[in-house]
Amino acid sequence: MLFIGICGASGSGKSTLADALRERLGDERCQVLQQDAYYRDHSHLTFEQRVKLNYDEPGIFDHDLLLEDIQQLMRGGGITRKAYNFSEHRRDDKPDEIILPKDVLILEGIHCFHDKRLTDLMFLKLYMQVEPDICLLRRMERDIVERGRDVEGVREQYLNSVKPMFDRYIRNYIQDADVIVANGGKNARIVDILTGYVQDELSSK
Ligand code: UZR
Ligand code: MG
Repeated sequence: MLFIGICGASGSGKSTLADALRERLGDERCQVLQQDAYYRDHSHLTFEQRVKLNYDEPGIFDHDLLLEDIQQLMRGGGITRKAYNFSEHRRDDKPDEIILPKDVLILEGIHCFHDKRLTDLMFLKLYMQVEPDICLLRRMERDIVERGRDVEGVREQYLNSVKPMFDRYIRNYIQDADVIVANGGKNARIVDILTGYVQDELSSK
């Protein structure tokens, strides 16, 4: 199995690129996992307490559980799909669905290069290089339309956690990348190039 990581700022187009690659490689060959699904569960806290947590800090993710799941898929085993509810800031209680390994596994997330145990397993590491103002615009739109936020909420989160954690951690992940992706997830040329590269690798096995 080829394991690919896509890292970059919130709003930089990680999910968009992952979906574009899956579409090109085909659903039957390619699986996308989101690191977002591996936020630690804080359902024991009240909503007011959960809103105040720093979701951009690496320790808020369950890196051990994510590593276990990736290792399990690489061994050929199945895992249960984890899901996250951003409006409620907690794990979603969806009925268990089993994910089986495919030829290509893409993991995307703001800290998916944080854990060296995980990056050591990656065949290819991509970093999304997008100007912060563009990321903020995308995030503003998405969080209001899809994640139940308002302008004030987006502003608070951006200044309190998104920006400081980007400056402290996320921007440095570029140094771990094999490929730096310009122009975000809708960069059709990079999708072409990567699809060809991955297909060559698969057919040479
Ligand atoms: P992407 N996030 C929340 O706002 N609430 C949660 O309960 C969990 C995550 C946000 C998180 C981060 N930060 O910037 C973003 N904040 O989701 C990561 N504040 O998701 O890479 O899809 O933007
Ligand atoms: Mg995303």
